[in-house]
Amino acid sequence: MYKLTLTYFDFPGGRGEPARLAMTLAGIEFEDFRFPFADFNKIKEQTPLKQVPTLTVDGRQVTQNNAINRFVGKMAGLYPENDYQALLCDEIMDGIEAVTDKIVQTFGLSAEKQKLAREALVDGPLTQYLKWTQERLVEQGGEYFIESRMTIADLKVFVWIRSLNSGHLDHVPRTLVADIAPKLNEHMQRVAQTSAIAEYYSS
Ligand SMILES: N[C@@H](CCC(=O)N[C@@H](CS)C(=O)NCC(=O)O)C(=O)O
Repeated sequence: MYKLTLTYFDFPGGRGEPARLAMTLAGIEFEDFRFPFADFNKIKEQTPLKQVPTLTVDGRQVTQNNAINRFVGKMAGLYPENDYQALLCDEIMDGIEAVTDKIVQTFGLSAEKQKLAREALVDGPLTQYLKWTQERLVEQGGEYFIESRMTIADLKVFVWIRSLNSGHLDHVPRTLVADIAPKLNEHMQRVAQTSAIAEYYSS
């Protein structure tokens, strides 16, 4: 077994959370190294690309959250063995990464520019990606994204939808998911009610 350390912010979301959830669900032993936002400048200096999350595997610090998700997903039995199903799993995870990048580009803008950029995101890419993600779910039967079972793609979507619903992004209405892609809220509830996940968030 590998010696694993996941380094990420101390909050229940973002790019590091799906890997934490996958390892927790599967009972994989890892060091969950969480740090406060105030320490980010110091921590990122100790990473290869000045970014988090990173997964340190037997002493080697690895970057890129979807690569990490695939790796832990395979160990956790949460990544498809079939190549085509794996492609569909990757498509969902990379789609969410693409729209996350667009949201991140609006951080640090002046108040007025941020309002305009976020409104454009809501009308454009966020609506487009939410609809697309919901279509993918529906075409797979509506419960899970791949193989009618929980995979790392479900965990990535779960974290994204929880984040959009939290209202933490100014000018992105909390009701956006409910208005545009309500089946993704049903999916989010389904994942949240999985006993290991419910237990993880209650502890
Ligand atoms: N392509 C990277 C992106 C990682 C990334 O940008 N992470 C953010 C935090 S969620 C970060 O560390 N940003 C650097 C900064 O804000 O200085 C990945 O897939 O992990």
